[in-house]
Amino acid sequence: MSERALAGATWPKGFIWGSATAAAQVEGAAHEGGKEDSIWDAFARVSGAVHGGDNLEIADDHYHRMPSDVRLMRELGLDSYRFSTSWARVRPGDRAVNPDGLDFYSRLVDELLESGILPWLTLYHWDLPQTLEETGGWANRDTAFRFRDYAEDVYEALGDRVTHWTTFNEPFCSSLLGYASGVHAPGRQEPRAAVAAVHHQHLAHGLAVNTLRTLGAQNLGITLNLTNAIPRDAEDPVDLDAARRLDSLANRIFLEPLLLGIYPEDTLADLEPYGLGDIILPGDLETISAPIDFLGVNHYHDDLVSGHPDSAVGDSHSGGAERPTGSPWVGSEHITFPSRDLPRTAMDWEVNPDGLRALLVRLGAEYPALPPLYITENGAAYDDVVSADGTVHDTERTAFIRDHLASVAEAIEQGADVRGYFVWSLLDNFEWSYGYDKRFGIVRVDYDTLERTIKDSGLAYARLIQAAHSA
Ligand code: PNW
Repeated sequence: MSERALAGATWPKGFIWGSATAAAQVEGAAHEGGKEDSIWDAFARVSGAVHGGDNLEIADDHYHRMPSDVRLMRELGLDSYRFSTSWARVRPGDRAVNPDGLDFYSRLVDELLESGILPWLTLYHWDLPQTLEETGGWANRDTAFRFRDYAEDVYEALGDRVTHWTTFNEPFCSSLLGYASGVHAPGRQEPRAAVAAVHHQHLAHGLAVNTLRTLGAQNLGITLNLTNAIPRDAEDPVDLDAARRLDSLANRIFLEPLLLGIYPEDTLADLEPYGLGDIILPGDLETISAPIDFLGVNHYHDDLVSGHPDSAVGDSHSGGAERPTGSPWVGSEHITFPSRDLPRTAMDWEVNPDGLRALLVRLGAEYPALPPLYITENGAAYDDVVSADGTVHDTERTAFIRDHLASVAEAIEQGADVRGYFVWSLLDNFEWSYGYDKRFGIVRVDYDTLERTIKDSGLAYARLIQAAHSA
């Protein structure tokens, strides 16, 4: 679809156009203003954990450049900015509240509101205080209660101005990549701990939803990264079983407790040897399934999957680290990811815009009581080239965003209740185990000067927003 055709698409009234970042990836000031180590600060010091030995000390220096970054958002015409608060900044070491930490987010929220931009706040985008990891991290049930207290502190400081609250970003990554494959912080490769982390993050979500609801919050949700698990051979029972297992561990293990208050039967059976059944206490699922007002969907790519050993294995979840890592697929470590003949991004993730449409439509069909959906992340990393005049003609990223938006428009036509879209990311930033090597921004960051330049994709996105607003 051309930009012009897409500009002519009609979007639901009030559709929210946004862009997203996360605290650890952009803020820097990792040990300033009272902030202490998060698990990512500590993990970045492990040899071979992060590509190139990159760390989070400076990142995009957003902590110091926040007002001018908000001006950039205004230039782009964003309706909303999705950001996260850093637990290790708000409650360093998970001890007392740090007024300087809260003050930073309070100033950010004020800048946004003065610019007419809706703050969309995520409480957990993977940066657990390192002190809590030292008492077991997410494998420890108590961490869920610590999260609830932290959520309450943030709400008390910002709840008068922030109307949209997301508890967790992608619990898949912060449990299975953090505790099973070890690709993400804290880098543990302990399947049982990973399964406990899944359940304890669910519990933390439910506890926070109940507390914030009592305090008066009205728009509460969670963001999941979801995929279409596509069997390589839909006639082959071995491939079908692999797809079922991937769907279980990437999608249903999160969707069903949150939306239906149950763990799927097959997930429980597959994870029985890893203790899932043992750690679910009476009342947990009721807490976890507290009603939410929206579901955030992050989608980057689908997964073609097989149950046969495959020489062309390319698991898109394997990260960019040099140190040896394991499999995130607890109890299903044998599944493989053959490649299809599709274009790929710099992450080696396949580009298949129709997958997003299929996912959105399927969610509505499979979960009749599904709350409204927001695409809270979608975007692509490419190896950008800077022209002599400093501009960035990132045609592939521009096309990626345009084609995925066309796919969202189609899903809406087919009945999906999608109410907003956030490009990942506003700025090039710290791409976890890939360090600064992978660039997702619609705005370029020069890591020597920290100067920002809107890329062509950012200009195109701004035009689309303008067209949608004036339609
Ligand atoms: C998401 N995987 O991460 C995160 O929410 C962002 O912080 C991140 O920068 C963005 O997507 C791009 O990676 C993911 O292995 C990281 O499947 C890894 C995976 C998925 C999402």
